[in-house]
Amino acid sequence: MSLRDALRIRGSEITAEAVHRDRRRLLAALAATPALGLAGCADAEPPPPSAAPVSAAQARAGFRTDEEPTRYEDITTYNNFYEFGTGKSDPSRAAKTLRTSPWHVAVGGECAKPGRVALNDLLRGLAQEERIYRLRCVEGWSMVIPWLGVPLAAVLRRFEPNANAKFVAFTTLADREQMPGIRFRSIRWPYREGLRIDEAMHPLAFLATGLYGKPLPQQNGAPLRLVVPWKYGFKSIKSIVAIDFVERMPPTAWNQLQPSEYGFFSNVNPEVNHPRWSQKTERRIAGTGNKLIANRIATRPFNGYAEQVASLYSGMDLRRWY
Ligand SMILES: Nc1nc2c(c(=O)[nH]1)N[C@H]1C(S)=C(S)[C@@H](COP(=O)(O)O)O[C@H]1N2
Ligand SMILES: [Mo]
Repeated sequence: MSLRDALRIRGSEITAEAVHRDRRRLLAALAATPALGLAGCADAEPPPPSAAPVSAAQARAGFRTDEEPTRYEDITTYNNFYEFGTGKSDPSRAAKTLRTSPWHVAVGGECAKPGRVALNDLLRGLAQEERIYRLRCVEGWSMVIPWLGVPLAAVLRRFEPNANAKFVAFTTLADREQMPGIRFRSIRWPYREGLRIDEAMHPLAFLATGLYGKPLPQQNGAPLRLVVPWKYGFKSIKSIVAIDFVERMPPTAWNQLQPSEYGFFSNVNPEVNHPRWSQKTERRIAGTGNKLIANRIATRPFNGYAEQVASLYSGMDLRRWY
């Protein structure tokens, strides 16, 4: 696939997927058949996220929102994960081949305790939290997703970054055998992302291992993916195999592909349009019933997390540093 194709797909509009409805009906029928033992199947509709009301403290921190969560089915069938294809429904079909266990993460660079660690060790002793975050894709659609996971800072601190660690770089697995999209040169594989160290240490920056109280499905970036809710969705890199503390701003996948359209910081900003479309509004994929429902709503600065994160960028020209 050419660069031009990749960019055209990037700008494509949401298409309703009739396939969902039939698949959902089939799954419901299968789930009602106990003999098939589908309990625990990653595709069955899970219980809703904890119904506990959002406390004032959680709302202030931005850890939860009382906006209607996007349905599990939409979160897990409408995806961007180019390693498995560029269509929205490709990852949910193709990512089943991704082996998520055993899984190791190599952590290195400017830190006192580098090492390649098994996922269990990376997370050992850290309490799982639920975060209900908005996710705003640069293409103009958004979701509300109840993640499970741990604060990124808690994981990073284990490796004792030193004073030269000005940025954190993340890398996704790139395995031709498991990832059919890798043979297309849409992105310069492996997919990479990065954060400034203070962004990475912010309490909202999160490493997700699950959603809706269940393990993360492959298409959503299992077994470990970054979630940075105040930035465009492409910063939230999936299926992470390496984390590096570095002194210089690291290369990132979409910035490398088209620097005039995708910056390093990529904070959600309705005042700065994408060169090819407006970022003033977004289609919020949420709602009940059995089809993908998208309401057009206003996009907010920092995706609604300005109160929590705007101070990270004081003194920066946010138009220039989109
Ligand atoms: N490795 C990798 N990570 C990725 C992507 C990708 O193609 N490959 N797509 C990004 C984009 S553009 C978005 S909007 C989000 C989508 O996450 P979701 O499919 O879980 O909603 O993942 C991001 N992380
Ligand atoms: Mo995206």
